[in-house]
Amino acid sequence: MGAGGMGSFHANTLASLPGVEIVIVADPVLESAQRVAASVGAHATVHPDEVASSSDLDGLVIASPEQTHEALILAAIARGTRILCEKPLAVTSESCRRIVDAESARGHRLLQLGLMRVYDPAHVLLAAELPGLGAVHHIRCVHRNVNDPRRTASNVLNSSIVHDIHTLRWLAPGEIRRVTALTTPSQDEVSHLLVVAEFAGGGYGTIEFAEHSYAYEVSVEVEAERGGVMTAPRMSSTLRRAGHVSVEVGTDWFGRFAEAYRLEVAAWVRSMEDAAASGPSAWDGYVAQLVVEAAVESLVTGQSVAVNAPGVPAFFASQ
Ligand code: ISE
Repeated sequence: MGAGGMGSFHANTLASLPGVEIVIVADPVLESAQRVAASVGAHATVHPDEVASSSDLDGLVIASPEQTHEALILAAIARGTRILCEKPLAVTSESCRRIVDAESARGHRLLQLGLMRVYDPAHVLLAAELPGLGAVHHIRCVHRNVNDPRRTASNVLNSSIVHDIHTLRWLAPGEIRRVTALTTPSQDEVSHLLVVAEFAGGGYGTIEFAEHSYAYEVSVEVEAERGGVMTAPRMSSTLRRAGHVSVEVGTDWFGRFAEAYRLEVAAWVRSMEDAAASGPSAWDGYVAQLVVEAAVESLVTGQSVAVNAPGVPAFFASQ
């Protein structure tokens, strides 16, 4: 569902996994749907809504623009179809809440959300060190992105920084309870955006986001009671040439997170054997959106803003 960059990347990964048959690729642009469908031996359609409502599918991958997510997810939930949905879950917290409620009403988790940092080997190795380091004091997420043209603060928070928000929620002691956000040069054309988050269990996190065009880099660094830990840089030779010593960092997320995407999709396929979906949930998407909206409010008011996330319902805590 959605035959853009992410949709075609996921389609190719799925096609390489044993036991997976891609039946149909949907995109409102026929040529895009046909191109991806042809590469994986599937049919093409320009009617994503009909595909989402189909009862013949075991699973549905949603990689369409975020404004379309809610309707597609609700249609698939109504059919009991397993879903892998790209982040963000939806574009408002109300919309996210409707998804959470619809999934809860079905009685078991159907949706895995594409907050895929949790599958990235560098992030996973960092997380594994935390229990030995004592209380977490500061988690620093640095996200150097490559998007042109410049986007609004709300869009950057909703579709890029949502990943770092999930990283903080995953690694932090307790939920994010308050955020302060700053941006430059303006909220309409973000170049840099800083979020300071306070955790309910103590300590704080920072997200430093930059919209550059020279490279794509994502890293996490944790300072804790008995030491610290940082994600390993991407594997690259150190090159000495023409007066420079350099390493390659890459220019997009497909390269930096290729392995994470493969592990994410493989986990989703494996989870079809289980009674319920696993991995990042609709609840995670909902709470991340509440944090996004608090950060937008902070930018508008110039104040720090409380995040009033409800406690995780038993339905999501237990699955
Ligand atoms: C992009 O859509 C992604 O998902 C990347 O992981 C993220 O780093 C980037 O900022 C987004 O635009």
